[in-house]
Order: sequence, then C-alpha cells, then structure tokens
Amino acid sequence: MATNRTFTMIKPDAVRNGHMGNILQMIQAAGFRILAMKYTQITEEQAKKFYEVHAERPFYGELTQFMSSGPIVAAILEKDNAVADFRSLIGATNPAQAAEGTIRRKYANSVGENAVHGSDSDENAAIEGDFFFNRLERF
Ligand code: DAT
Ligand code: MG
Repeated sequence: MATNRTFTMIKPDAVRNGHMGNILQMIQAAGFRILAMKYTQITEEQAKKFYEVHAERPFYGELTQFMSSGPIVAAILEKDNAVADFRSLIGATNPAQAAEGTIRRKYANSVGENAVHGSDSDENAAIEGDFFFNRLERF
C-alpha cells in the first residue's frame, strides 16, 4: 500500500530555535506538497499515545516530556515515495550521524532533540496523520 504520503512534526527544539521557516522551505524545495498543517502543542498524555510503540524504551519519558514541552508544527506531506524520500531528507536519528545537508544535520542538537519527525512506513504515516487531522483539514 504505497500512499505517497508521510507525516512530519517540526519538534519543540526547532520551533524554539527559530528554524520552522527554514525547515518548511527545505521540505517544499525537496518537492513535498503540504496536504495538511497545524501549529499546536500536545499534552504529555497525547505524546505518550503518539509514541506508544516506544513505551518500553529507556528514553520514552524524556521523549514524551520533550515533545509536549512547546509548540510543534504537524503536517501531512505528499510526494512520490514520500516515506523513504522524507527519511532521506531528515537524516539519521542522531544528528551527529546524519548526512551533510539533511535537516537534522543542519538544525538538530542531539539524538533526543532532533528537530523533526518523519514516519517510518506508509501504515504509520496514515496512523500518525489521523492522530492530528480530520478529513476537513486535508487539502
Ligand atoms: P526516528 O525519529 O529517527 O524515527 P526512533 O523512531 O527510533 O527515531 O525514535 C523516536 C524518537 O525518540 C527520536 O526521534 C528521538 C527519540 N530517541 C530515539 N533514540 C533515542 C535515544 N537513544 N536517546 C534519547 N532519545 C532518543
Ligand atoms: Mg521513528
């Protein structure tokens, strides 16, 4: 099921550090169409739900606290091969290992505060998009 869609968040660190505009610019320049977008802040409970798959990981508490610590930009993006191409654009989870020119290499500070989220599969892209957006919010 290739949907040509992925889901992203510009995380609280990148918003706080003033990188929202530059990151959106990189996303659009890479050929992604913004199908839905909102500037919002999630509660710790919502962050726990969103990252449920990581509940057993040692960084779960840190992650969910961080993700609810300030506003984020959530968006559904459309492009051929969206999930894989977006993972290439953002780079490795740890910005120290992210390739030159990737969003995380440019704008992330640490593995925990790594500027952007990108879905890891078409299935999760759909689940994550549905977490934030209803049908009337998609264009
Ligand atoms: P990704 O966001 O690249 O898909 P992931 O799904 O493995 O990475 O982890 C989700 C988020 O959890 C990641 O963006 C940041 C945080 N995280 C991952 N590994 C971590 C670690 N070792 N220490 C702290 N936070 C971590
Ligand atoms: Mg992931």
